Amino acid sequence: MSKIALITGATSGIGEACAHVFAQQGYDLILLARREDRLAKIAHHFDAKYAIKIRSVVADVRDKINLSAVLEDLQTEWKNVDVLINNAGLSRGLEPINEGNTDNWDAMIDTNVKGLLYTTKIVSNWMVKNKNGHIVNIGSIAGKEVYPNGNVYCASKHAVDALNKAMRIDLLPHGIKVTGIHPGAVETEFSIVRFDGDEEKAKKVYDGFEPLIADDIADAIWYAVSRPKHVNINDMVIMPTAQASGTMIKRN
Ligand code: NDP
Ligand code: 8X3
Repeated sequence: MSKIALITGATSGIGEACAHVFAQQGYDLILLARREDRLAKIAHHFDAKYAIKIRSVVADVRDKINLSAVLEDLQTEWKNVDVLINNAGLSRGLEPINEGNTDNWDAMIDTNVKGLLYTTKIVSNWMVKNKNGHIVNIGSIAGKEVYPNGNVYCASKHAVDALNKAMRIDLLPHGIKVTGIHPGAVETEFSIVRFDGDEEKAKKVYDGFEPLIADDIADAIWYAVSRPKHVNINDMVIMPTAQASGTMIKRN
């Protein structure tokens, strides 16, 4: 029987790149995100390219009632999830704390922290039952340090860092692996979302240096997941060579 990976935020960037890597490795996939059209396109493309099974789950990780309903509604064999990649996340805005938009704060905390928790609660229970599983939490350099105007996004990713450690402790009796992946600047749709669709402003984030690409992170995740059973990668911080910290970037 093939192994199963459940990837949240699979319609773009790091999540979509992970879907490709795990499909190449023969995993059956549960792909979860909000944009139904994108999920359908990806599933169609994968059907033609890989000999694997796919379940698309249209869901918002913030909506715990619907999330639980759609996941628990999966057929029993799909609940044998070997790898959960808690990737769905976003940043909204980049303003000093006194000027912050509280709707943006809600979106970041509800998605990056509470959405990750809701997903983990459901899937870790399946893993506990199966006495098997590996949870990969996508944090950020923003979860290791704080940078100007990053306030709530940084706080949400610091929470992911803490939860990553907490999950490892709580799930230890069940033999479930837990890994945190903390990237620096990766060029995806992340900055377009952060700047509310302003593509020009988003592009400027990556001006004059070579950022990471989503495949670099998917590659690191695959490294962590493909270690022998007795080895767990606790934490990986992955940066572009041109980036030394959240804000120190060597630009041409
Ligand atoms: P993208 O914007 O390209 O992808 C984000 C993905 O998350 C999309 O598939 C989106 O799908 C999904 N998503 C967002 N909100 C929700 C939600 N409420 N419910 C379900 N899915 C959701 O960004 P990245 O690939 O860069 O980001 C992936 C993760 O990596 C995030 O957690 C981000 O914080 C983290 N990260 C990114 C870095 C970067 O520089 N790019 C660096 C460090 C960490 P849809 O809109 O269809 O729901
Ligand atoms: C995304 C990277 O530096 O914009 O988490 O916070 S950064």
